[in-house]
Amino acid sequence: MRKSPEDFSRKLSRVPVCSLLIVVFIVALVACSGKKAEPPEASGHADPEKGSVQFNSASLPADSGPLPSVDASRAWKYTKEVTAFGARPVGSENHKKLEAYIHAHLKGIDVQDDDFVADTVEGKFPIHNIIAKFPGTKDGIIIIAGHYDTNYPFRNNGYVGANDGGSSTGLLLELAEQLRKEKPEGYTVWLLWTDGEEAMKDWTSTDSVYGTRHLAKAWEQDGTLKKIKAFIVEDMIGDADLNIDRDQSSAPWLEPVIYEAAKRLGEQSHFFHRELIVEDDHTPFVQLGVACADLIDFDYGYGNVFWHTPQDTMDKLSPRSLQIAGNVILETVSILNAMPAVPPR
Ligand code: 1BN
Ligand code: ZN
Repeated sequence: MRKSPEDFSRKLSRVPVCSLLIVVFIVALVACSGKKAEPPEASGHADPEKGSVQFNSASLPADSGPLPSVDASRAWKYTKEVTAFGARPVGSENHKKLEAYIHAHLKGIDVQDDDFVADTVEGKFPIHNIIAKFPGTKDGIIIIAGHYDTNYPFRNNGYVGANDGGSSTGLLLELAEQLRKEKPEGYTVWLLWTDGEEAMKDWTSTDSVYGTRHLAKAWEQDGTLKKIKAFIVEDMIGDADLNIDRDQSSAPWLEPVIYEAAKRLGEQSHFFHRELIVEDDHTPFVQLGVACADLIDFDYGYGNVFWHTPQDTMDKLSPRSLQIAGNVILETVSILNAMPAVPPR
């Protein structure tokens, strides 16, 4: 029997922040269900607990127009160049070089810098979120976000974060090229390179996601938040063995839209075999009621062994994975644009 997301969430409390407990959590989740979690259920019914609406593919707009085709080799080149900077913790020279590299690739695009100083457990550090804006024709904004910083505690151990930080940055740069070429026909799209996603010491709600916590607050105050139709995070999507997890804190209506986009591209086998609750750059927006999705492959090497280790290097990644993630994100944007209305969270 299939299990609904509610069945899982009744059994499970919020995942602890350390990775070991997360692994335990995932194992427990699979054990509870007696089998691997299924892709989003097609129901088309109102969800009484969350007050939201779930979609089956029949209730989504028909497939129309050409499918996106992200340039895998260019996304790969960007990821390789970003990774070649080495460790890129906040406040470092490499971080500054990467900021300049991102800006150089966004010439001619409307770019907004969100700069501030974060008071962290390791002292005060400059944080620089970078936002590239692609105006659309419809009222509302879709945000696609990924982080470019690497972990401060790993600043001197040879860590380069090819997948964790590198792939997200490289894919966003390729998405910028796609959007530069083909202007959004629906909602405005903002690409967001987030900073200070990683913990300065140990991941807690106050030692993580410095950049998006700042933006969520600022956009709540200036009214931007109300215009956001979807906030999609991509993280660790370069893994050659791509398995994007289904994050239970993401909006229950948005993940089926993403799954439908993956199906239209014939890439659904890479999506949502496993469910977990993950804290990431979307969390501050989830907390403020924005419809979010975190596209993360949190199974990087058997048992996630390469995550946050010096083994997170380019040889574990594949251009195809970047392409799959990029195409699915762009097709998701197309489906959202064709929907008569996007539900609130
Ligand atoms: C993802 C990549 N994250 C950090 N680097 C977020 C995260 C933190 C995911 C703790 C799981 C546990
Ligand atoms: Zn990380």
